[in-house]
Amino acid sequence: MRFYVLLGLLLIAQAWAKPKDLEENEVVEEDDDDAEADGGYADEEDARAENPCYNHECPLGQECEVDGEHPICICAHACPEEVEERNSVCSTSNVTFFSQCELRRQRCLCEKGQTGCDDKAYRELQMDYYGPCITLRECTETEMENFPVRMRNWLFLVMEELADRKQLTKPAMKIAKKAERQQKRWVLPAIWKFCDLDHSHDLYVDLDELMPITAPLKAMEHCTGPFIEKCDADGNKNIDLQEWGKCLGLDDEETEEDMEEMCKSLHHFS
Ligand SMILES: [Ca+2]
Ligand SMILES: [Ca+2]
Repeated sequence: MRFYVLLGLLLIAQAWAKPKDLEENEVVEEDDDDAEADGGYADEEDARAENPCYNHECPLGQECEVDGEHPICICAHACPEEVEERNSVCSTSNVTFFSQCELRRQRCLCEKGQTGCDDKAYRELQMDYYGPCITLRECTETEMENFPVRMRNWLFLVMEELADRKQLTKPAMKIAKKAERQQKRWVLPAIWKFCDLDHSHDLYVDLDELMPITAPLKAMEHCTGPFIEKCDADGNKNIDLQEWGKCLGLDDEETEEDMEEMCKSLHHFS
């Protein structure tokens, strides 16, 4: 039962990871060609002329304000009230916020030194996992030993499920089909997941990029945090392809098999 809950969580995380969450100060500008193709170009222009904030997206925890004639993103005055505990998030400093929006809003206020910032230390706020902060029990040596096998099996199942749902890009679909025919069916999905997490396409996965996996899993799987820490063998807060392969128990020759090339082809279509 627990196994399928986790599979579901990873699938949700997969959907959640795309489109990529807006980074700080990053603003989405709609492509003019797309707008024209939508047939709503004139209306869009009119709407923007009337309200420059029309369709101007801001990162989570921020909102649009008109500065002169230009739209700018400012820290949100408030986030939507959340009454359900499952929508709360735990920060890396072990503080519970009622929503991810509220966590980002607090960071924004504290970074800018504005009224409403509850603690100066919140300038560094990062989300750790979904749900209220809990005491995660220690990951035993045996649990840690078993974790890589469980993790790579989930990754295979997630990829298989996405392939069945036809939710993979063409090159990823090819990889999924190839993986099904291999004896060690988890190797290619493990590499695919690494490439998928690497949004910046620099062949490193940093802690933010790992969030789609760690945030939904940490509260349920107490070994997730220690596992990720162990993966980053040189402790530089980035996991490279070799570190990823090693911590998932892949052999050196398996990770050497054109991993970079595979990532490049996957990134090209993402
Ligand atoms: Ca990266
Ligand atoms: Ca590293």
